[in-house]
Amino acid sequence: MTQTVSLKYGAQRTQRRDDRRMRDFRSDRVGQFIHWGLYAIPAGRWKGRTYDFAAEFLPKSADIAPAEWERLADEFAAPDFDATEWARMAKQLGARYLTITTKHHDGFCLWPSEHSDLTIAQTPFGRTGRDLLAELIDAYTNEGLSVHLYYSVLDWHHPDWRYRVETPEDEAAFVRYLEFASAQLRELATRYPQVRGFWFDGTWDASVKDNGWWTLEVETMLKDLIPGALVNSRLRADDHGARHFDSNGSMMGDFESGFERRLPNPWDTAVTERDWEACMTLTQGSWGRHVSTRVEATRKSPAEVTELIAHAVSRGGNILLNFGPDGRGSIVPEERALAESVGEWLANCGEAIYGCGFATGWIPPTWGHLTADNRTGTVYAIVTNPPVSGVALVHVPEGTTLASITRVGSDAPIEAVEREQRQIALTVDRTAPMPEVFAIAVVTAEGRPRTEVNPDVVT
Ligand code: H79
Repeated sequence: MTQTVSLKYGAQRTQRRDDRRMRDFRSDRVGQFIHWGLYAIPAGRWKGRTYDFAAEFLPKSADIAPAEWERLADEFAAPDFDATEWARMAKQLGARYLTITTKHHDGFCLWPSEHSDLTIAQTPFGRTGRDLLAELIDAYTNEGLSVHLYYSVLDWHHPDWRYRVETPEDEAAFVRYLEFASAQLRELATRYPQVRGFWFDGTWDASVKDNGWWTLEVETMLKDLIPGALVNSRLRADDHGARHFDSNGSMMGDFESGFERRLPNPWDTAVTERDWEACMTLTQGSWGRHVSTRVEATRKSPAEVTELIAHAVSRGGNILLNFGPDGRGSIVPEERALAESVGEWLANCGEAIYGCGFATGWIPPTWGHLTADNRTGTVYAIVTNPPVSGVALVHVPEGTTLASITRVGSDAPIEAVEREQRQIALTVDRTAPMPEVFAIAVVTAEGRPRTEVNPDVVT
C-alpha cells in the first residue's frame, strides 16, 4: 500500500479533470501529431549515407557538429508549405486536434523566438515575415480542430542544457537553461493563446528529474496564461524525481502520455481510470520524414492504423497519429493516402470512436475491439482480425439480453445467432479491406436499455 508522502510539487488533483476543455479532448479520441523541423530536409540521409534510426536523431546518428547542422536553417524555405492544405488533410483524416513540434531536441524553433538564435526567423521561410505557427493554428481552427504545442525540454543546441548537474558550474548553467525554457514557453503561450494545450517531451534526464519544482512552475504558468490549458504528464516530476505519477501514485498533469509507440494491454482495464493518450509513428520508428527504403518498408497500412485507433479507444484513451512532412513542406503521398483511407473509415464508422471508451462489463474479444458510447449505451464491435471461421463471438454481459445488432457504415444484411451462455455468433466478412463495425444494444432483465456501460467517458 502506498504511504502518503507530503509533496510540494506533486499532483494537483487526485481525480480526473471534468471541465469542458478536458471533456472535448477526451471525446476527440484521434489527434494528428506533426514532426517538422530541420531534420525533414536531410530526412535521415547525410553525406551519401542513410541512417535508418529516427530522422530527428540524425545529428546523433551521423555525429554531425552543431554548427554544421544549424546551417540547414539556410535551406528551410518550405516552398510547398500550405497550412490550409495540411488542415484540410487532417480534417479528412478524421483527426480532431493537432500537436505540432515547436522545438524538438535539436533546438530549432518553429516560431521566431526572441530567446534563441536558431529559429525560423533565420530561415528563408521566416525572412519573408510569415508566422508558420500562426498560419497553422488559424488553418486548423478554421477546420474545427484544436491545436497543442509540443516542446522538447531536452535541447542539444543550448549551451546551458545539462543531462545531469554535477558541478557548481553545471548548476549555474542549468538554472539559466530553465529560465530560458520558461521564457520560451511564456512566449509561446503569449503569442498563441488560442492553443488548447502543451505536450512536453525530453524530460527524462536527471537534471529535469532533480528539478520537479520547475515542472510544476511551468504547468502553473501555462495555466495562468491560458486558463484550462491541457498539459501532458510527461512534463512532470515531483519532489523526489518521480515522473508522470507522483510519489503517492497520483498522475501529474492532465493526461498520461507514457504510451509511446505502444498501447496498453488489451486485457488491462486499469488504464481507463485516467485520461491518457498514446502517440504512434506511421512507420516503425521515425517521427521525422525519412527517405530510407528500409524505414518506408515498415509503414503501417490503413487497416493497421484503424486497428490502433480502435485499440486505444477500447482502452479508454486517445491516439495521436504522427505525420512527417518533407523538407519542402509537403505531406508525403503515402501519408495523404493513409489519411484518405482511414478518414473514409472514420467518416463511416466514427460513431464507434468519437466520444467512446471502454465497454465496462464486456469481455474483450480476440477478433478486434469493443468500444462503448455511454450516452446511448451502445457497444460497438470493431472487427479488425476476423476469425478464419468467419464467425465472431460476442458475449453480452450478465443480466442483459440482446436487443439489437445493426451495422455501422453499411446497409448490408446481418447474420447473427444467439447461443446459450449469452453468446452471439456474428457472421463477419473475412475479406473486408477495412474493419467491419457492428452496433450492439442490450437490455436488462426489466427490458431497460443498459446504459452507463462506460462510466469513464462523459461527453
Ligand atoms: O519526438 C519523438 C521522439 O523523437 C522523441 N519522442 C517522440 C514523441 C523521443 N526522444 N527520445 N526518444 C523518443 C526515445 C528516448 C528513449 C529514452 Fe528513455 C530516453 C531511453 C532512455 C531515456 C524512455 C525514457 C525510456 C527510458 C526513459
